[in-house]
Amino acid sequence: MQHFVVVGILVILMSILTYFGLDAIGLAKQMHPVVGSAQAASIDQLWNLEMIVISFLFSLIVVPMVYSLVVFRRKKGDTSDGEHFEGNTTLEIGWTVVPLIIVVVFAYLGAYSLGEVRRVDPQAFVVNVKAQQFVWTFEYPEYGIISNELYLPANKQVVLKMESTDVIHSFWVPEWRVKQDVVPGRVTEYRITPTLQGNFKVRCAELCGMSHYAMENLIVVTSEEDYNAWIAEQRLLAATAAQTPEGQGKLLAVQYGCSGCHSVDGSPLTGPTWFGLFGKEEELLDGSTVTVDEAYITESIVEPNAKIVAGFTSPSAMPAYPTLTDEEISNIIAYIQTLK
Ligand code: HEC
Ligand SMILES: [Cu+2]
Repeated sequence: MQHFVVVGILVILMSILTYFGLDAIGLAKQMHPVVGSAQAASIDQLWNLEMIVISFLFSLIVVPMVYSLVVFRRKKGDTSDGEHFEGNTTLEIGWTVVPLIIVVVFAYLGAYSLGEVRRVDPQAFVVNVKAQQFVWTFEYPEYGIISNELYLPANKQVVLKMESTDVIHSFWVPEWRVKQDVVPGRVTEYRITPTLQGNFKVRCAELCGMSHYAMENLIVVTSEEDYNAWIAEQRLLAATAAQTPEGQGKLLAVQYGCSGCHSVDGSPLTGPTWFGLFGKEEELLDGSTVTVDEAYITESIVEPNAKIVAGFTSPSAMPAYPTLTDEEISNIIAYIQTLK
């Protein structure tokens, strides 16, 4: 009896220590990263509860095991056999029924949280999301805007209607907690109410090919005012751009996801910047150089692996675009020519 009391106390102490240890590294109540959405709360609560149960179960196994190893160790010179047991029905019923109850309770809590996460706000607005190797594109159907950055107003629910053009991807913003697969051939929905303003990143959470790691785009959560200003600016840009070849090239670059990998201001993204690209002497991976002209750019788009830029990997992280029309390519080139 005395052993049970000691083990019981040790199990409780160990559970508390384990739980606070997990919490200290950001795996329990104090979850990392910060909470950025209304949907995160119920997920974090459920997680915290699971961590409490896990800490207890871990201790329930490890403490009696270590205690037995130490306290019931065979004494020196004792060569007698161990005691013979026939089993213990009460114990067996106990360790069947108790876990069953725990699992059923967690199934209920899990279903409840899922309901909370999917709760529909009838005022929610829609953004269409396209996932492709290896970039995200966002379309605002109400305004006819296409962007490689997702701008959202804080504290308003948005429904992302997500489609993939090639393989399975997964939309994941760690601060928002919710994660959803994007599957070719069907539209999956992702509801979120961002609460924290700032810059975030969507990452692809489904290994989708060579440059899966690079499949991240900027997400900006702002005030309603800044969001409306951004929408107005994007609409104006789109309207004026459509009137010139270079303007159309700019829109195409967003639509095809080029701008998710190529910056226009000199900053490095997954691919080389387009700033000052046209006419420059480009160093290639094999040590040779090439002058960037129409033919080279066309080849880079249709067959990215033909010539790979120095400092990048072979095979190229860039997907081939063999279906672009000559007019689309010449518009993109016209746009690149303006970037100097
Ligand atoms: C997933 C990222 C990604 C996407 C999307 C992408 N590219 Fe690229 N691109 C790269 C990488 C990486 C390189 C450098 C390696 C190479 O030369 O293939 C590159 C190279 C290039 C080059 C040669 C640049 C230089 O400095 O010589 C051009 C031109 C280009 N891409 C155009 C485009 C166009 C046009 C599109 C859209 C239709 C596009 N890219 C879409 C990643 C991407
Ligand atoms: Cu992906």
